[in-house]
Amino acid sequence: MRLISFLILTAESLVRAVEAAGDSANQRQPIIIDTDLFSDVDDVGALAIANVLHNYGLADLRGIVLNTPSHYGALAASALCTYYGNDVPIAAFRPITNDTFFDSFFYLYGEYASKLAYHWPRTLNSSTSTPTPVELYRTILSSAEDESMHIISIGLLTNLADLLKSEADHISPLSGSELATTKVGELIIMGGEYPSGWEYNFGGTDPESTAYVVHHWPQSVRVTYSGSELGGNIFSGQNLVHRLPPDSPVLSAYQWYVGRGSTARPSWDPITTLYGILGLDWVSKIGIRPMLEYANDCGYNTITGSDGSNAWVNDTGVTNQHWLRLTDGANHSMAALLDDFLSCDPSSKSCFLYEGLSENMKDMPMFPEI
Ligand SMILES: [Ca+2]
Repeated sequence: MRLISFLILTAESLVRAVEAAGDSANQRQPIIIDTDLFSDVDDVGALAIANVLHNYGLADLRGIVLNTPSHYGALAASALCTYYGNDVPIAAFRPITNDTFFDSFFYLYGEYASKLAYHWPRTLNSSTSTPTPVELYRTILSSAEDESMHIISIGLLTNLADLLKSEADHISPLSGSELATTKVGELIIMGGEYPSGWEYNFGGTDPESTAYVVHHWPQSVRVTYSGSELGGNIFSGQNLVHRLPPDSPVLSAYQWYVGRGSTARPSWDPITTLYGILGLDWVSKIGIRPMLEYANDCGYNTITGSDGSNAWVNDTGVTNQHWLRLTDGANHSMAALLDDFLSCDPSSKSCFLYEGLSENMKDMPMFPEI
């Protein structure tokens, strides 16, 4: 409880304001986020963290592609980015629909995407005016530095399969597979269960695309998986009502989705996005020991059934694929850290840095030895 009580202090009391860590362009991790922003609100948490770390100078949010067809998804993504002061290229999935989320499974969770789209300013006027996801992927990748891009997939894998299948065109003389090989440093996927199981992103809607990506992703490019068992046990957003202003789209989306007076939600996509930006080098980037680690040394993921089930294959010849797990005892501290990021002021340019932490915090086990 002592650790928790420290970590739920406001961001301002944890750190002193320092210059953004992004003075050096080398520290900004370029990312593309592939999201099913529409139903579960943890995509909102993921986009919030991506925008916060973009503003801190740790991430370079180059683009957002939607893998669900409702036009509200792209508009809601634009509203979130606009709230954080960022005009991020966005691609709507095609064909575009007017769908709104209805929870016909639990009859519990509420719709938020259309509300974000219509009640907050946004730079994107219309989903129909955006490029397609493959066009935006190809445009961003073709201009990226070699092996620099991190693709963070927090939804269905339809767009990534379409990217891999894309041929040379007016955007790039390279095929989609060649662009991935040349430009992508790491693919980070929230999907599957590890070491084996079934999870919705992999099998819920488009298991064929999942199998294509898992089995055809260029073998030379790193892949890291974030399974359902990781984020499903970490509840973030618990106290947002006490830490965010009433007009925050992040607070509002969590309130609308979770409902019944609660804003706590599993953290599948926020954790995946945090890793996709920071990797495991947290000490130099945010001043604390990483709360994530690789669960395996070698092997690769495989899709074992037409329903999108997956299983890890042990193979000492493959060392660039991993799945993530928490470090020992990091469950509550991870939730508190995510809440700190979710609660950041949208205009904040300061960063958590080790030097700024209080003397008491330095004694906590998550912080490095001095
Ligand atoms: Ca998602």
